[in-house]
Amino acid sequence: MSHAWGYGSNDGPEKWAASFPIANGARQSPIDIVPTQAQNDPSLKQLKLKYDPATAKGILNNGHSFQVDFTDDNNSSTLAGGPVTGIYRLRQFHFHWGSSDDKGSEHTVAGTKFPCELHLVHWNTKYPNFGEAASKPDGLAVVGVFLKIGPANPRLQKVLDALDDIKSKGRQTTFTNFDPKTLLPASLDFWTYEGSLTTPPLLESVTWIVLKDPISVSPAQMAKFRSLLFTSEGEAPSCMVDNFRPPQPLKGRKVRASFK
Ligand code: 1SD
Ligand code: ZN
Repeated sequence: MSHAWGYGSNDGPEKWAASFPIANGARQSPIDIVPTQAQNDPSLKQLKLKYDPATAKGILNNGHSFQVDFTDDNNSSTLAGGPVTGIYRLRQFHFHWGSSDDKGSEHTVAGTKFPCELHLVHWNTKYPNFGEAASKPDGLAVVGVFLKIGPANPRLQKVLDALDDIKSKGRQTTFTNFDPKTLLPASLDFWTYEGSLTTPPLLESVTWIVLKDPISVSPAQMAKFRSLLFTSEGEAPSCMVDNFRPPQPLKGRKVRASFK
C-alpha cells in the first residue's frame, strides 16, 4: 500500500498493516463491546465535559470524514473525570458512517452495528500540544457516541447544513458558535478501555469513552452524510461511505462500565 490510505478494497483496513504495523498491536480500536463481559468500576469518576461554543472554529472534509475543529490554545473546552487523570482539551469531532443504515459504526455492542458513530477527540494537557499527545499512551481521550435510526435530530442540523459547502476532499469553511454538548445523550453512562486511533497511524494513545445511550438520526439525515465525497474536485467522484474500521481483537483487555 502507498502512504495514501482509505476504505476501499485496495487501501482499506485489511491493507493498513503493511504501512502501519501497529495495526496488529496489543491495544487496537475499535472493539466489539460485550456488555455482559464489562465490569462496573465504582472507582470511575463522573465524566465532566465543559464546552464553550465560542471555541468552534471550522469544518473540513479531510478525505476520510469531515471534522469540526476547535481552538485548543486554552482550557475553554475540556474533558475531565471518568477514567482519566488531569485535563484533556477538545480538538475536533467527526463521524464514521455506512453506505446503508445497517452498518457504519466502528464500535459495536454485542455485535450490533449502528449506522453512525460520533467521535469527540481530546488531548492531555500534560503534553504541549495535540501532536505530541497523540503518540503517548495517555495522550488522547475520545468520546464515542452511537447514532441510531429514529426521529430527525434537530441538534445535528447545523452540522449537516454545512456539508454542502465541504462536499469534496480538502474543502473547509468557518463553523462557529456550536456547543458539542448538544450532540450528547441525556445520560453520560459509559464503557471505557485502552485503545488506539481507528485510522492510520493507528497510534495506541486513546482512552476510549463510549457512551451507552445512542442519539437519534433520521434516514434522511443519514443520506446527507453520504452526499459527501472522498475525492477532490476534478477527480472521478466517490461517495464518502463505509468510512469505518471493523472491530479489532481484544487481546486480553478489560472493558469497564461506569454503570451497573
Ligand atoms: O479518524 C480520526 C482521525 O481523523 C483523526 O481525528 C485522529 C486523531 O488524529 O483520530 C481518528 S479516531 O481514532 O478518532 N477515529
Ligand atoms: Zn473517529
